[in-house]
Amino acid sequence: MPPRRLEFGSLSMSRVSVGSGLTLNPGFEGVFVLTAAGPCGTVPGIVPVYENHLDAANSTTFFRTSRKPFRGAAVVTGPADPSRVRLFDAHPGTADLRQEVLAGLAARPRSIPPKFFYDERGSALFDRICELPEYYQTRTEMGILQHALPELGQLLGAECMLVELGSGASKKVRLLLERLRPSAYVGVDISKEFLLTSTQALARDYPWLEVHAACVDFSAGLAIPHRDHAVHKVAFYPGSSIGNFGPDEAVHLLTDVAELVGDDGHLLIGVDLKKPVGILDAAYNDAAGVTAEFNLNLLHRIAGELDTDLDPDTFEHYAFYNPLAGRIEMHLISRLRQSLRVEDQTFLFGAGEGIHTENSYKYTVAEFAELALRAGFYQQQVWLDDEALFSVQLLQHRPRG
Ligand code: AVJ
Repeated sequence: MPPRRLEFGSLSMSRVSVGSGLTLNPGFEGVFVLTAAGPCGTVPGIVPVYENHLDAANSTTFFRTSRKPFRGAAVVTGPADPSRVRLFDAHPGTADLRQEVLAGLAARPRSIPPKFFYDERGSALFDRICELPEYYQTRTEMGILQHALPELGQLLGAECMLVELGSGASKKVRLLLERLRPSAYVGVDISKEFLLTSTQALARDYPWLEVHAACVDFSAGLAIPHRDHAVHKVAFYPGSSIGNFGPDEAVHLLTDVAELVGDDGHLLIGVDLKKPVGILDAAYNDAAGVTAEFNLNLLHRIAGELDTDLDPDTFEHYAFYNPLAGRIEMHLISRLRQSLRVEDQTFLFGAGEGIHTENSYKYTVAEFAELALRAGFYQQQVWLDDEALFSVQLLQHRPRG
């Protein structure tokens, strides 16, 4: 069927998935005529497209992001392509692990950043932590989110671009996607395999959604491609992972997020709250020992990926709440006096000497308000569970002036 020129504006639909059999010039802008419904439920009709994100052969989703004039027309038929995740890869990887482990072991106190927990096994262990009876955070946050959804829908509206920081196998974002119906989703994560698996699952399950994956270490800056300043951007940072950063670093990260979402953009963030020490200690010292495995997995990862004589079994998990700093601390403690070679460097450990592997800061609602404000974010709404264990906070970026 030859392309026909058609009137624009005859359909209110603003996005559409098209079949993989379609070939178009990457610069194409125009009107698409849908002649067949795909399995995703697109209807036959006329769809104006202002910006074409077709990249090379296999991107098949078009998304109206700017109000450029259109030209041309095309015929679109066939089903949506499920493997249509668009990947941006900054290649955070083993080079960073080597460098940061060597620097961290040489420092005093010794430390290795918690972002390195999440290789494939570490991510799977973390999923198991989330199911533990002592680990209240995941199910509590899920419950709060569920409860907050109607209000969130009203406050955020439809058609936003949703950027999830630390996107995992998360069920949480699905709640949001279904309720908010954003135009585009960007999953950001340091672990590429995990990121691709989760974003591909989203692309498969939500054919109406434009799905992007950005493999970056966002603790080092949020340099991900994002376009169109007119789109309302909502960052989603669940799980209280912000607690991994000290207050100053957290402000730094939130400032990057504020820049990403722009003026009046939002951040929906999960923040774990201060609470009786017993509850916290139990959550990081579970009876089944999964948290210990998770912590020790860092050493298994180092033993597997770097050139070293490290024996993970010579270390043990140690976690406690530090009330003065307002944080859980996790450490790996050497059971014996030993010398440890990593690459071409040697490190001496006395028995009982440790490596600090994680902080998990806990806040009051007021403390977090103050912290967010330093990054230009205002608490627009805060939801808690009945026991005030956890909070979900909607922050809005309001430029000061
Ligand atoms: C993913 C950082 C939120 O601090 O509770 C769980 C990681 N460490 N058990 C947390 C973790 C040990 C978790 N965060």
